[in-house]
Amino acid sequence: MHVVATAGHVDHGKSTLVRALTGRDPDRYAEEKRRGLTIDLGFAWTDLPGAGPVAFVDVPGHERFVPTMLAGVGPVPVAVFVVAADGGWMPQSAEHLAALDALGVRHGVLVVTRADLADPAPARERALAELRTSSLGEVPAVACSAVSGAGLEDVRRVLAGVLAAVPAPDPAAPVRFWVDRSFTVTGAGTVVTGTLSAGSLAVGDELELGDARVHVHVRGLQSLERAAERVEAVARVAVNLRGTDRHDVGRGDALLTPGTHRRSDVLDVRLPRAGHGSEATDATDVPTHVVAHLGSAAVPVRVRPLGRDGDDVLLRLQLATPLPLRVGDRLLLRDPAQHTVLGAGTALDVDPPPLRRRGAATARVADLAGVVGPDFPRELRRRRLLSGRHLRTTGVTPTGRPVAGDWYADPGFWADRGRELRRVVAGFAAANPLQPGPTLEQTRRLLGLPALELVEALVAPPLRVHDGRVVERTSDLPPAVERAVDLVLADLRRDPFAAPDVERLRELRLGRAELAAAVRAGRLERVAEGLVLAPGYRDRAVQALSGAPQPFSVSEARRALGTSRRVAVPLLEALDAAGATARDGDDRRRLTGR
Ligand SMILES: Nc1nc2c(ncn2[C@@H]2O[C@H](COP(=O)(O)OP(=O)(O)OP(=O)(O)O)[C@@H](O)[C@H]2O)c(=O)[nH]1
Ligand SMILES: [Mg+2]
Repeated sequence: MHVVATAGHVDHGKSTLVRALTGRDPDRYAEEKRRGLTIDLGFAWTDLPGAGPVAFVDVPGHERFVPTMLAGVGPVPVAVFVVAADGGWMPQSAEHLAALDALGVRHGVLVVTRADLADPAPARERALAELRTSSLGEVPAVACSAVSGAGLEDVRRVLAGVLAAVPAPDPAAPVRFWVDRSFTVTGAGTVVTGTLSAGSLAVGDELELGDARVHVHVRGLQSLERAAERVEAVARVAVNLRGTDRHDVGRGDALLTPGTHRRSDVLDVRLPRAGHGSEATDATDVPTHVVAHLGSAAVPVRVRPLGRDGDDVLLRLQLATPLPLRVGDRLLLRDPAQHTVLGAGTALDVDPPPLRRRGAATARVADLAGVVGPDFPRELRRRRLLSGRHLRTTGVTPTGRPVAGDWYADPGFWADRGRELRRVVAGFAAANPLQPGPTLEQTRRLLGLPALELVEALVAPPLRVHDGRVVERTSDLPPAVERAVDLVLADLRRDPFAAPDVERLRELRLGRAELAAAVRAGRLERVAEGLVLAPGYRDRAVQALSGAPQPFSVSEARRALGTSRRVAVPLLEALDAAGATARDGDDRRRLTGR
């Protein structure tokens, strides 16, 4: 199924065209019929040969109802842009086009209506020239008369052609279903309708209802007036909700896949300085009070310019009420007083730090320079430690390995916490000589970490967790061996891959049995026969090798590790065996990311 929205100036024949195509009147209210004016969104559908079922969201053209128009087109990917042959290009033609452009609508058709009243050519040429400079680009144009019926078949054919090229959205994507109507059906309870733009809905689904993080259940679904067990985007859907009062849900609310969006009332966005049809905007030109439109929601916003980044301005938006957001969302910003669409602000950070100190805005611009959407590595560098769940609710997908559980850490930060842990434990031992070591919880607080599992993941030899405390590993090696191992470890701290050679081992009196005992005690790790390194050498090697060209040869690996072939060859074999590296060609390898 396809969903298409109308757009165009008041009285240019949008509703009449929808009625002619579907046989249904999108103007539902007596007042609309009496005044011949669309006041609210209208819905109608038909089967279009070559395209299947097509639902129309018919929008009002009157300047007073632009916010209603935006609620209708917000989640819709295709536009039927209407211009009357006898009316030509008008103010809301321009405003509706600026809105479609800001929303990034790329698929559409131009219909020149009322072609029985005037030559359609001038209106068509002007409109095509305007559309060409927008996100719609080159679109096919058709002239028609809803009165005589001339051209309607062309509209159907051309629209079907356009719809065939519209890519299908991901049915597995998280749902953010923007409600455009809610009402009560006797016997069924609350029903909400909207355009499902991605993902799918099924009877029995549990969803978050925007405002109060209330969970609701889908009791029934209808699409195109038929009951359905499951509906995939794109679709017009009526959702019957269990246990929800109709007054608790309405236009601008969203039903969400739980845990996939972050409700936020503050965010940082990137706004192109030269939006469609607007003069280049400077940071200071953006009005302080605008309205942000996202999906079917419209929220007053206070704007704080942060600064420029190339051709764009970066803005901090403070929303009057929170919205479910994800990084990458396009928020249409409109100045209602001037009837101007400023463009779309792309959400870069939906959980930004407060701007308290002087210079904080400038620092923020530096943080966000070049960021255009979800960017996991930068996010990690910026925040140092993040939970995967938090990331996913902001629309950022983590990659690579978590350091513990669902936690991702910036490598530099993580290494620093490891050093701090050793300092904390040593400091505790000095201050509390009679206690074995700090508790995990004490350590967590001292390290400023949010979870115990992070402390546990940081503990590495010679530290270990014993009885809920972080303690120095007590050695059961003979003192002479212990001292020799300490010397080896001291060498390895300076030069992590310079494994002691036969001569050095002999000098330290570390024979086969002594090495085996040290390995058993967890003080050293065995790489190959007679070859030992400090525990955790694999992770350190992977880290070092990430700086080598991929794939890399043995000598490139040797250089990256700063060691000799004697160590590099068995070390790479050990990494192969652990799955951290894999062969790539005859004598090259690459990191697997494991
Ligand atoms: N002669 C003629 N009249 C038309 C045609 N299409 C629409 N009309 C008339 O134009 C007037 C406006 O049509 P609507 O369909 O209500 O216009 P609209 O774009 O939906 O207007 P709003 O929803 O208020 O923005 C109505 O009186 C229609 O009957 C056409 O092709 N030929
Ligand atoms: Mg209308």
